[in-house]
Amino acid sequence: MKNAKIISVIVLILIGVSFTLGCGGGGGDKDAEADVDEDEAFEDNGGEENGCVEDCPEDICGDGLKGPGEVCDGSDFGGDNCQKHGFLGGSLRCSTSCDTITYSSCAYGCGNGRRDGDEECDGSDLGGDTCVLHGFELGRVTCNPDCTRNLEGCYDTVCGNGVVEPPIEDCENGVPLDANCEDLGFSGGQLACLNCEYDTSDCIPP
Ligand SMILES: [Ca+2]
Ligand SMILES: [Ca+2]
Repeated sequence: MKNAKIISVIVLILIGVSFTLGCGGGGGDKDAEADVDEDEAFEDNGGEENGCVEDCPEDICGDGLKGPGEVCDGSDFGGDNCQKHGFLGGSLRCSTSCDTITYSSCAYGCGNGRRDGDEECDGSDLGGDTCVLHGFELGRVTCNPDCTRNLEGCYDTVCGNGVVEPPIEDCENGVPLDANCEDLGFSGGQLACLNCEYDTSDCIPP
């Protein structure tokens, strides 16, 4: 107990000496008790004690206030936050040395319109995903609200369903053709439909 008090007094003396040296003022020969009082006064008035206005340490890492030479201090990031770096939310973290911000506690999150983390998609950001990549012929991948892909809009064409499905199908039996031999570079003749593709066997060569 007594040792602890002695140690704390020594620490406070050292702090007092360092302030004194840093500010170029006198008072180095004050006794321990005076230095303790001086230190407490320094703490109380926020760091600008009497005679120590210039060249005083402003970047006190750990006081929770971001000094001009600090990147951050505690929860003081000088107005910076996760959102400004493209994250959905969360909290920035400041290193104990006040010189580094880490983003590990920032939330990527579904809904920021950017595919990140382990999201399959986010809003219109599909990351280049297509129906063809999933084995379908046609259609459009969309994104579910929970950032998983939605393949409901993907489909394969069905020849014979009475619906012409371009660009895979040219035509359907029973559906009027939307082209003729001339459109396909022939000089005439009768265009037909075979297995949902144009049949030009009765077209007249140019
Ligand atoms: Ca996202
Ligand atoms: Ca069809």
